[in-house]
Amino acid sequence: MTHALIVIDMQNDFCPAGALAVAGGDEIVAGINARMAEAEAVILTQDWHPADHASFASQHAGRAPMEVIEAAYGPQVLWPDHCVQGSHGAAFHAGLDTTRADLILRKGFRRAIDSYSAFFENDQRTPTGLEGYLRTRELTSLEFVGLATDFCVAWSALDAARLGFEVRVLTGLCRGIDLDGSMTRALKDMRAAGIAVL
Ligand code: VGL
Ligand code: ZN
Repeated sequence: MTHALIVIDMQNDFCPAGALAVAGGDEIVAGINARMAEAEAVILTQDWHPADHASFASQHAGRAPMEVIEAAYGPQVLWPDHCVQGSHGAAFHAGLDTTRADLILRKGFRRAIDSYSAFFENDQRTPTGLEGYLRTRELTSLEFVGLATDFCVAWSALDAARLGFEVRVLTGLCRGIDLDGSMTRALKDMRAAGIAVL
């Protein structure tokens, strides 16, 4: 038991009936709970947006969800409104065992910038603080599960590998959005970065 289990965005809005539902998102809850027993530390992330977040298509006149715009920091997918701070959609899936969590890390709370990764916001420079938390606790081996494989899980795992952590992604305990080939690309990029994609 030397690794941290990092559970990405297991929230109602990413589960069936949610605002940005990922197919089968709720199927992985029990498996994730079971996996917590194997970890030295359990960290949960929570996508946590203000109601007028710039990643929402509703904030851009004439734009529809899943269109891509050019933000100041690069391409940004426009999403349906989701994970609004304090809403039911932003809450964790009711079946998720949150009692085991040492840390709940919220991300995406700045209006003008999205944050897929648990380490850096989408400008790939603004830190969330997670790196410092892991380093000061001497947690060097990380296991990722959760939603969505091809966005928040992949971006988090890729940043972790770049930062020098030993990284494992349990794809059986992840589910993806798969937008324009994003799933294939994410798996390929993770493998190329030396991540153990299991
Ligand atoms: C996510 C899109 C927008 C995710 C979060 O958790 O993968 N995807 N916000
Ligand atoms: Zn989001």
